Amino acid sequence: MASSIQDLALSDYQRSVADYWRVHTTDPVNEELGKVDGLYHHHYGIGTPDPAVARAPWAIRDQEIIKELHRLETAQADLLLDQFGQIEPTDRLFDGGCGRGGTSIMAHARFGCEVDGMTISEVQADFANKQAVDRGIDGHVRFHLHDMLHTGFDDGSVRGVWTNETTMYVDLFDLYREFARILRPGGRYVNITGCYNDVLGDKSAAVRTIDAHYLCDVHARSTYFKALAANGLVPVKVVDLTPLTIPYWELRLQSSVRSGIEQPFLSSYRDTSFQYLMIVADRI
Ligand code: GPP
Ligand code: MG
Repeated sequence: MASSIQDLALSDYQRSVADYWRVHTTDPVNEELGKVDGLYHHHYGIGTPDPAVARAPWAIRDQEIIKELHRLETAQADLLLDQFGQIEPTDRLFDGGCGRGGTSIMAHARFGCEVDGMTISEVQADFANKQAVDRGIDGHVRFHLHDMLHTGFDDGSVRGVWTNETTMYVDLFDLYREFARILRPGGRYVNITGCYNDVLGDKSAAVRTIDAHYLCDVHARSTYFKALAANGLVPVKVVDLTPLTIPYWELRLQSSVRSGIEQPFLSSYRDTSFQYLMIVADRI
């Protein structure tokens, strides 16, 4: 695996994505939430905020909101991990686009299994590996500075794979070809993602704003199912999480750590041009 970004064979686009995350990994919305309990996420939240935060005294209200946003992000990762069912300590899971390691650390805490994460951001890989060392789990949880389209893992060597809001940076056919190769038969893939609702046509202006904000290219909903089917990955469950994530964005809009992208998320979720989707698929 690469020890520096220079060692990776990346396209110009991938280099600009790595550069984006070098700069934006520690934006206040991620840094302040991470400080709550030391678990650093790079995804959004689901569930119902505690109404008490809106009634909290002014002096502590913002900190209460930050804690609640973090709780909802952790709940999202818990829902993703729920989809794997029983995982044994000897099993190996793969986190495609691991960010600073939050979901991988939760997976190891829950299952006691081996976890490999991959990111093309040097800052994220270094941060995540330090998290593993600090927790004394670096013998089981490893983060690699590497491109998830070419993992280098052996065929059928992985029991489960997830992507937690990372697929908008890659070609889905290339990604699922690689996931199908490394997953053992019967292995499971879990994806949480934002996608555009192509029943309504092309991307709405709000979705294009989201693309520009994160330097990504949100895929059409239908592209997920075409790419899964083309690679022997059979959906067993599809859940539209949009109603569960809208309260997170409403709360985030009221916080001091809002980043400016809250309104495009809320408007595109509400007009249904954008959807927050969970797809669970098995490798046949
Ligand atoms: C979450 O990361 C966002 C992404 C991984 C990219 C885009 C995702 C979509 C669903 C479009 P983050 O936690 O770093 O974002 P933010 O800084 O806005 O909290
Ligand atoms: Mg965030």
